[in-house]
Amino acid sequence: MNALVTTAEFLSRSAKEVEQALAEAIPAEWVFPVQLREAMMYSVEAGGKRLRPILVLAAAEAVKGDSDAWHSAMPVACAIEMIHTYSLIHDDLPAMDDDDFRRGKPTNHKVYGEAVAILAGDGLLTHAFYSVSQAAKRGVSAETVIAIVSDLARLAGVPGMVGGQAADILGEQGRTTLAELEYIHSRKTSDLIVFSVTAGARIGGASPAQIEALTEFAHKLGLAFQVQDDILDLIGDEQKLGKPTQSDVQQQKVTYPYLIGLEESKTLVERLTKEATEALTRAGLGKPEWLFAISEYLMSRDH
Ligand code: GRG
Repeated sequence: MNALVTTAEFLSRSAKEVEQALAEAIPAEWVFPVQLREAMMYSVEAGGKRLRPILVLAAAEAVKGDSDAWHSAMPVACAIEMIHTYSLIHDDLPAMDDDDFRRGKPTNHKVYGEAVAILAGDGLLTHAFYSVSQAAKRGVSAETVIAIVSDLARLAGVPGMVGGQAADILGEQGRTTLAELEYIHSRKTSDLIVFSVTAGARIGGASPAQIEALTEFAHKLGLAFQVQDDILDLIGDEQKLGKPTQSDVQQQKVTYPYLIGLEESKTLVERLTKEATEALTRAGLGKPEWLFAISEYLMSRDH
């Protein structure tokens, strides 16, 4: 995409392209019970920033040096948004966070019932791997597709997001330490960001040294994103400096502002973002501008 485009325009145009591809990635003619596909699409089409798929596309472009890489990377971009969406549907269930609203709309199980919501999540998780396989039809080598499948199973799975969610749920109320919180956030949030950036980079043809530097970039970016999310939640909730809100207490949530206070959390976001961009510089990519712009945008976002 043209460098004269602002970051906001880039993000909004990219999100539209991802949404168009997502609508085609789960074909209506597939013989699903209609209600199951409807439930899957309800959450896929419910909005959201599309941050993870945009990172896949931007990383592929950054490494390859031109935006032709988008076409090859799109099935993987769709896959990570399916995984993210499934995780939100399951996280909202009564057995987990028990939320009635997500992105301003009733949660999946409120509309379709718990059984269909669970299956919609299962459907999206499974279909994500099908979507990755479709990259092979767009010039991505079988070797790269296998590396991406392996990364996705690991980073979205037990050593990654699923394990992080389990550690969060099974942790003792009010007794989470800073180290434990960092572990949970690394698994629950950073690991999907690491997947997004490294999968895009693999498609763009990154070297092992570049993958290593980009893993550090994405890990720190993901943590900064999560701490910023905690800050925005706190400010949005009650403006209570460094204290848990009533809903945090009810949901047994321990956050960065709760553990280290609001000001220190803001400093942490700045430090992590700086370290992330240093790692990005070290990767020595041909066209990293959008990755830098996304990092800057995430640090200063207000939603
Ligand atoms: C159920 C296996 C399983 C995992 C759930 C995603 C998740 C793990 C829990 C949701 C709660 C939470 C705060 C997760 C951290 C990741 C995060 C900040 C999610 C929200 O991501 P955004 O801001 O959401 O990218 P949008 O709506 O923009 O897509």
